[in-house]
Amino acid sequence: MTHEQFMKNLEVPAGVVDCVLDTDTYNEIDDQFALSLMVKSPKCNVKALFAAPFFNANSTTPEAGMERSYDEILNLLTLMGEEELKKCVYKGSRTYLKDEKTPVESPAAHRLAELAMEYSPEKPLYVVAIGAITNVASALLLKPEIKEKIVLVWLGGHSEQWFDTNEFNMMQDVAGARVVFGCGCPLVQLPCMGVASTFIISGPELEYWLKGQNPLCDYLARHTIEAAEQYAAGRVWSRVIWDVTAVAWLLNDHDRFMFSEIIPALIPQYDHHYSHDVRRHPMRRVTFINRDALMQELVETLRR
Ligand SMILES: [Ca+2]
Repeated sequence: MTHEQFMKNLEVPAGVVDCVLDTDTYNEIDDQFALSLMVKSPKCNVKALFAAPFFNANSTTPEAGMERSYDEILNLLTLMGEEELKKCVYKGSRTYLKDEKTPVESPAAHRLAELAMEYSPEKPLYVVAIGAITNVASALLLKPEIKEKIVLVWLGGHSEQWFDTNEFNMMQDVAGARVVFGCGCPLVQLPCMGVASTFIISGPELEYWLKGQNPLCDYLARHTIEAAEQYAAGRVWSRVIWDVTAVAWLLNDHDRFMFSEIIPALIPQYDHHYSHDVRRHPMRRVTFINRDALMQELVETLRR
């Protein structure tokens, strides 16, 4: 790929784009919003949905997390009446990468590698990832040539103002993060603390904007409020719906929803800090979210 084309692929794409979403959907409450935004946005032509592994209080192992995420993707598609899309949902990795050379085999990794081969630098497939990056890294290890055929938009790691990069998506699979930051594919990073962390919603907003609009909106509002009330009943709370910002990159025409910058590709390290090398290829890093503009877009899209 020419340098000119590479830089062009780091810009927000114009018009309708073919895209996929890699999501640890059941890990908390935000993937559900992000998936719904992608499926309901006219700009996004969704080609596949991949279940990513996760391990936290909502799962017993990374594999169980992936399985629960798969079920949650199907649940959301039912709520949206998107029966056709269920044919495009794939189970992902059951473990994280064991090193930076060996892919984790899964239907998701194989499907992504196969699908990406239908694209080109001039017409790339947009891969939005909002969980541990194992599936995408595995597809890149299975078929390295797809780095020229995709643009990866990943919510992972923290901003550099934060004291470390020990962030949930990145720390579960640092090897995977090192693969995607180092492979040379066009990469857009949505850092969590300091950037995506500003994209918050509160109980009264969920009630006011979403409740009673449609089955999907009711589910999203109820699920989020119930999660918050487990630890904050009767108290002030807000929830960060981080993952929405990664899907929103595709919709960011004219910098409507976020600002960003071009930097040399960061090097995630196993000690949960970044290293820097000015000779690395460029990547894009988002630096600011226009919270109200993006929330307006999210609410309007979900209510459709
Ligand atoms: Ca997620």
